[in-house]
Amino acid sequence: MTTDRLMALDLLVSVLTAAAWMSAGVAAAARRPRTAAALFAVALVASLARVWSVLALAGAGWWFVQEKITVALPLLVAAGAAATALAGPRLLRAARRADAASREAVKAPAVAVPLLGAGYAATAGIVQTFLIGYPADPGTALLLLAVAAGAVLGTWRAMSTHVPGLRTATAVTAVAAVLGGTLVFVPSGETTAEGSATGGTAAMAATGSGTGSHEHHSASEGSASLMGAETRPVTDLRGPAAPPPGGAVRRFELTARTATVTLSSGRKVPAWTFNGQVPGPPLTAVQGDLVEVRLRNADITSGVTLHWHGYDVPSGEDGVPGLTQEAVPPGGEFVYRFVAAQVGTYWYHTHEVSDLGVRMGLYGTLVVTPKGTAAEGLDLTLPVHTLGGVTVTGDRDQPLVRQAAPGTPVRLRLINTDNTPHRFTLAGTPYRLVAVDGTDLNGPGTLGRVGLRLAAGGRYDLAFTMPSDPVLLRVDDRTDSVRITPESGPPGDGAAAAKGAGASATADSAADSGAVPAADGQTAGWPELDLTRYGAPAPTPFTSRSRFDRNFTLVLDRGFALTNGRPAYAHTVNGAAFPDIPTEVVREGDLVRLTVVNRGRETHPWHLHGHRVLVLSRDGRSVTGSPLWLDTFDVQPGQVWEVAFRAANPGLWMNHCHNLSHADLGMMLHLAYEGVTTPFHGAHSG
Ligand SMILES: [Cu+2]
Repeated sequence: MTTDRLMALDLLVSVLTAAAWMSAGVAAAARRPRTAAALFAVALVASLARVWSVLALAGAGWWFVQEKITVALPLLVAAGAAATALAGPRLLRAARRADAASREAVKAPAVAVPLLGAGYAATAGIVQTFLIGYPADPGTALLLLAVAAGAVLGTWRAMSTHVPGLRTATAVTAVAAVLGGTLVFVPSGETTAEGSATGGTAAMAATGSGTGSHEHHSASEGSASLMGAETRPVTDLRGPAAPPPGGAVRRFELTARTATVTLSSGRKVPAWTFNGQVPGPPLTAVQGDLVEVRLRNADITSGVTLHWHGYDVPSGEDGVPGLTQEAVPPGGEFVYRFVAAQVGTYWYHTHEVSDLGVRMGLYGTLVVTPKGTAAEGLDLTLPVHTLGGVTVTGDRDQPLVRQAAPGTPVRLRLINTDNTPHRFTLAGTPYRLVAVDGTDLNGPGTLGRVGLRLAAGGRYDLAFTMPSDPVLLRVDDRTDSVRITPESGPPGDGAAAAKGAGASATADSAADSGAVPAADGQTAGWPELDLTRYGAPAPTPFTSRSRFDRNFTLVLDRGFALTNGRPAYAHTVNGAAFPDIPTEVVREGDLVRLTVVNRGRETHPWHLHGHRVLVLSRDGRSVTGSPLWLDTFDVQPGQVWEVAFRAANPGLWMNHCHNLSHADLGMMLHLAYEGVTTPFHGAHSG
């Protein structure tokens, strides 16, 4: 069983255990010996199942089983054993007789209280896991114990005027509560970064204190203490004014404004747009060009920026409001310049109130092609988004229909611009997954009948040669996204022939339904491709055996925390939420290892700005296929990802969950290069 399944099972069993003990106690108090005895039996079995599920999690190497073993399990076992010893014999006797006297007997506190007590103890274990979260500490354990004990005493006192040793028990409980509360709520001095920084003592100086108000988190203040060290403002880290020799300048103008967009079906959706369209205009360049984008804001009142997702631009061009620039207000503008050094499929989006902004349509595609290769065949860039509640591919809420002559090379560039993963299937042809997040894979093999799970923010490039039968791309096993039909004509002429096909898409798609045999069947049962085992291995500049200059561990979870000054049931990293998550500080040239662990029940697509990371392992298993360079990796519940990168792009960078509503609820932090400062003081970065 996978860790994820075990976690779900453990949760189910723990809730069942608490509910069974609790209702056994209630049934006893309500003079129902038979019901109480039956529920008692269920509680016993559930408790044993809970012991098994925790031990199974331990066996699976689950990182956080320790807190279950040290807190939840002892509480449950002790309280369950006490309840069995104290209430069990009387309950069974009463259930056998079930007369008036026995009904009165099970109502006694000596039966009901231990049963309810076991229920409280089991509940405390759930509270510990889901509300308090990681990291567990002695203070919370003590506090929970005191609360459970207090509840037992309170119940007992409510059921009976005489509770033996009540005063002593109350006093002990109160002392435990005060002690636990002190340990939990009184700050224990300094906040330190989770990662070990072997680079020297100056490392933490650039981060600010990690406590207190927003201002303390701006790198500029902390860096004042970097005495004698060279400092650079992030605003100096900009792209060049002219392209490298041989490169052209590609100028684009993007104006953010609200508009109503019309989808291919005629459906109208109110949106936030670039140049009145969703997605924004596709940006294309040839490797070595200088991309120059003038961003204007017409009427997006919350402001707008451009972030180049997956593109390792200079930090000052990264478009993070409050960190690398101020958000562009209505009437304002900002010019971005960077060299198109990386080939492949990328996208851009606003980073100001990005959860709402991207959802409303402030995004578009960026594709960079290699120099000196003429475009051939059919090349489709396909951003998939949920707009106004429907899945759209590009600007279409109906299948895009194209024609291509058999033999035509076809490339499909899939981009997930949503907050959650999408599953793609391609039917009707064998194909290869040739690039992930813009980087070519090594030796990708032929695929068919597999599902491709694409992380939020991620990209897959699929390539195949057009067969003589139709080909169908489907999203989430239900939405037909692209249909390519063969046309008679000279091979290789597909691109030209496809031009006229878009206009008649609606009619074609109706006529063609049923014409793709492989795709008409169910795709939901197709197994998911494991990327870590796809393609062929190749040498990488570093491996899990390399010596790392920095190691950072990020535990992703949910819990109560302050985010932007408001208490919230936040999405947390190492128990804290933005802006209280310590900044990760690196030095230029460092080899950095990030270990990202998902302790919660939701998927977190992790995204580091400005760097591609090499996947070292997932759940302790090394990558055995092609090297995987990703900018967004999908950390599913229970998973442990170990990735690494060379710190070779100085600046101040966001490191965050690309489920942007999670980022909004605290799941983001900064990665800062020593000595880089920001003149911007807003802690807001999302
Ligand atoms: Cu997330």
